[in-house]
Amino acid sequence: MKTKLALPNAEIYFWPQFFSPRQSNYYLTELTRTVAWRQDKIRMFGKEFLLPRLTAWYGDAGKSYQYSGISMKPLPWLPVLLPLKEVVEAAAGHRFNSVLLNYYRHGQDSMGWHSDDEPELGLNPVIASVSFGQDRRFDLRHRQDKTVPKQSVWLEDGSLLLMQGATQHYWQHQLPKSAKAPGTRLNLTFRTIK
Ligand SMILES: O=C(O)CCC(=O)C(=O)O
Ligand SMILES: [Mn+2]
Repeated sequence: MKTKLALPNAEIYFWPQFFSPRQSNYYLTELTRTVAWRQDKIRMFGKEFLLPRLTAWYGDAGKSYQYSGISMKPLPWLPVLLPLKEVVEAAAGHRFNSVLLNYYRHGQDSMGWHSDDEPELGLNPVIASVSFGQDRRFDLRHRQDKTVPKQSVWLEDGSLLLMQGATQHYWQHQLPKSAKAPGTRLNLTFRTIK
């Protein structure tokens, strides 16, 4: 069952059990094992930091994106990713040409506040976010209007979250560290690079 989150200036849909536990378990195992996970370094305030998660990026050839000043080329689609992409496209009513994968090894892995607003995603990007493994809290905050309360969604195993329309202009999101969510989690965000 899909629900629309009641947030101003946002178009966000959530399917808590988009994948069955059996499918989710299969994808968690397969993706953990077969994806070319890497831990990138970023430069901030003149210092290098390891990102607090592992990442990988797959997509159609020629669809590069800029990341902390480096141009990244996607790896060619793994067979296990293609049926996933298809079912997510059917639900979203939108075609994707790349996927960013995040591997949160434990509760101390995280992602800070940001919007998915890189120029190569275009004006009103459709972003489909799939989660497998440990349930984690996903926070949303309004970028301009500080009177709008912060919102949280539990991204549980097998869930699909769809962000579209003006969402990225008005909202930021984060995946905070959590001592209460120690297990591993994979997140896939399907995207369309222009
Ligand atoms: O892990 C998540 O649920 C968030 C991932 C995310 O925001 C991103 O990859 O841009
Ligand atoms: Mn994001």
